[in-house]
Amino acid sequence: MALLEKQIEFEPIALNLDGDQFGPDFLAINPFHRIPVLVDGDLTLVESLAILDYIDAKYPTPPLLPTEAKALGIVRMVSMLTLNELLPAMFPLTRQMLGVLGDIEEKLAQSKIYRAIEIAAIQTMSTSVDSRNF
Ligand SMILES: N[C@@H](CCC(=O)N[C@@H](CS)C(=O)NCC(=O)O)C(=O)O
Repeated sequence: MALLEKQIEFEPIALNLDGDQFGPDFLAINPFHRIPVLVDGDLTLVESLAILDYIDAKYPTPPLLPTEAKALGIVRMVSMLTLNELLPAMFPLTRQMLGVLGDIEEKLAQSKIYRAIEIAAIQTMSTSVDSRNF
């Protein structure tokens, strides 16, 4: 999205997350078996926030981040809550969709905890950015 926003040409490589990420070729690039990954010449970056920072520093126009203090704080909060709270909360659902099933009782208990975390994260974001819907 950042590259599209900045109109930078790139070569997207599609990956099926039902197993491609555990293949030796991809594990050599990211041993943590997660997307996104950015390869730019001899530089390989993992972690979406690091990738966004790199793209924004290398191609500053248009900027991805606001400079005003409150706006910057909110953007950072929303992006970190999304990565640290919402994304892990979706893991049980993703695993279920991919057919990687575990003990059903354990999954139910886990999903209740994750739902509470998701609600708390969304409420935190909503109260700070009251003009936006999440
Ligand atoms: N902290 C990482 C999280 C990346 C992440 O969880 N990616 C998921 C897809 S949204 C993934 O690749 N899952 C595959 C797996 O864990 O095997 C980031 O911000 O880049």
